[in-house]
Amino acid sequence: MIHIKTDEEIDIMRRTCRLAAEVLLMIEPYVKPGVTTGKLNDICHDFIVSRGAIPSPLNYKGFPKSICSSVNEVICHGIPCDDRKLRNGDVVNLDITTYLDGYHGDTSRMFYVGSPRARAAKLVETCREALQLGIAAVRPGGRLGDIGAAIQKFAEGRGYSVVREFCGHGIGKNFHEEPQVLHYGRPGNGIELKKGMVFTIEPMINQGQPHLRILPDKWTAVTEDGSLSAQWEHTICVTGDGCEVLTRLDGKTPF
Ligand code: EYF
Ligand code: CO
Ligand code: CO
Repeated sequence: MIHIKTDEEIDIMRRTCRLAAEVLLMIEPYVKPGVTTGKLNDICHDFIVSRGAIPSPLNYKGFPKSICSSVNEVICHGIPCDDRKLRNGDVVNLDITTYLDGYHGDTSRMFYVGSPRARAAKLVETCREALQLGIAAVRPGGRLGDIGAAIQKFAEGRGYSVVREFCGHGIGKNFHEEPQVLHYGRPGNGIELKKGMVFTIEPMINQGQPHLRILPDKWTAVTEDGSLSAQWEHTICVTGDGCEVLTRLDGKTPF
């Protein structure tokens, strides 16, 4: 069942989503060559807790860390660690979910470590634009398939592939709720979007084939062919005439 949020619930979700977005803004200057993803995890954890919130991923289904950090060929759910320092030219997704006043807010973005290679930057910017096109398709009376179709058409038109195994999701009192928001599909297909629905859109786009494998740690999803992958994510609320991006800090973030 899809839970339609009341105005009061959406007000709380604005706060937890704003906090998640602020974490991404706060961490940006730390994403430099030489830092470990373990260190980035610890800085984000401390910031979230200092605001009276809880990092949702920590212990979620057994996940061991407070954020997900996905470097280069890692598609999603990378586990922050201290074994490897980020290097110039790496691209990394940091995925932040906060639990504040009983509600979750979920957002992620790509960072360039030092100077990106042109091919990596093209992938990252295509994924960012794909998310914006998905968001532009959200309106009451529209269909879930409109979102996936917009993302798929744009990404595949640029020669990239869309990961099928993971999707966006409803969010609220639970980290993951109905509906599943696919990042591929056909316009007009799927359930009708209604005012008060809140869900994430979080496309994962690969340079090569869409296929993935899971590392022996049982969490980390990587591209099967070793090609680069990118992901951006927002939490969205359907409004009376379109949508509100709850995790967008107007003017302060690149997406
Ligand atoms: C059991 C996890 C469970 N799952 C989803 C658990 O929506 C997310 N990001 O936008 C999201 C984040 C996390 C997450 C962090 C931990 N998990 C991961 C992988 C497999 C799995 O199956
Ligand atoms: Co996320
Ligand atoms: Co999510």
